[in-house]
Amino acid sequence: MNALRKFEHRPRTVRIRQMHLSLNALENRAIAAGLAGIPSHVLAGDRLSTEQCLAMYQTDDVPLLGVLANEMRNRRHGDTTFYNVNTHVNYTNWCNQFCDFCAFQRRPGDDGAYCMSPEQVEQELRNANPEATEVHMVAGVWPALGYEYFLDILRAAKRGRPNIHIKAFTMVEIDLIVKLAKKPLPDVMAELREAGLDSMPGGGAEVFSERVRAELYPKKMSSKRWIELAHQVHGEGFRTNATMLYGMIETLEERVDHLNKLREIQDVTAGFQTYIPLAFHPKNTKLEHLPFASPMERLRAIAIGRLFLDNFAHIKAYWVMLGLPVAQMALNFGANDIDGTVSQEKVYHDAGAATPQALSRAGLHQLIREAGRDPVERNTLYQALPTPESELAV
Ligand code: V47
Repeated sequence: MNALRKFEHRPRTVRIRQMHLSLNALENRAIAAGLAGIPSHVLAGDRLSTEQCLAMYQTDDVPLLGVLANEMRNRRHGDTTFYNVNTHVNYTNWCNQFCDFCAFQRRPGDDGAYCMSPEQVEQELRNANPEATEVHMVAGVWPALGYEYFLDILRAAKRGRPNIHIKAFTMVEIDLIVKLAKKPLPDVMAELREAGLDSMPGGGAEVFSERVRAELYPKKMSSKRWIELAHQVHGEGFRTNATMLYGMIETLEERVDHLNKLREIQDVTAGFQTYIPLAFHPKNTKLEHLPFASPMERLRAIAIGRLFLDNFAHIKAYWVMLGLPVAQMALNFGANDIDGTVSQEKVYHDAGAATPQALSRAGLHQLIREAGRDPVERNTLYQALPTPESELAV
């Protein structure tokens, strides 16, 4: 009895790399931060409620969120930090959606408007980094391209690089493609797969609030449709990613609702691979007056992703959007993936991202190592690839 009591009162500790913090100390700090009970919940592996998620958005103690998110990241992944060698093909910027947050969209004939032919897509792939294992292909919404165009660009990409994994088309593009095909979704997905589609990125979800949609992207399909499509494409065996675009006019409650909806989908389908919070870049958009999220807010978004989305294995710190120093810090705030070498990215660079156009594999290794983590190259489906010889000696 005495021994049991002694055990119960022994302070439980959490190892945060070299640091040992007692749960009591974390809980005391959490009380002051308006996060009472969250450390115990998280460290016991219990699911956080939407009210707790809101408290995490409201607290000033973002470093405490980082401590907890880092612990959960370490438990799942240790020091392993995934990256891949990839390239982007934004096949057209023609778009009829007119989203206020977008700096990429053009009308045909506008300055800088373009649409790649299948032959151009093939050439892009031939010119791409010979070591790339993935092409990320997304673009604007332009119905006149017709259904066959989408099959053709997939085939063209595979002709250009037969073994590459094609991660293409957000739910918004899938919605368009299914409408153009005038066939049931399972048939369309089978034809896209046959043409070369392997998986899908996140994106197009923005923030699920219908209020925000009505104000900033009223032409875009509803959140209900995005969610329905996610269920359906996961049901057809495709893995996809999930994102949230934050830092526009959405309330904190609307962010929580978005994350909760992603968590609910994942409970049913387990089809999401990674969650990527996307901070709004205002430059060259109709919302240029809005500020870019501070580094602390970007880190908060990563930490909350790790803590609230307990059914997501991976949280991605997309370096293109975060900036390199914040992406490095994010690896100690819950993220275990930093995206890829990335070349030819246009959506963010058009909106003012000041990050480089691409990083080499050696550059990514250095970035991850400087953050105190171990770089591991992955394929799109998160299978680890052997370390290339060039990096073994480092
Ligand atoms: O859906 C557009 C967002 C998304 C802006 O799955 C903007 O691995 C900020 O989804 N400021 C497309 N965000 C990008 C995307 C993505 C990126 C990286 C990796 C993956 C992945 C997916 O970018 C759009 C929209 O939510 N976006 N314009 C802007 N000005």
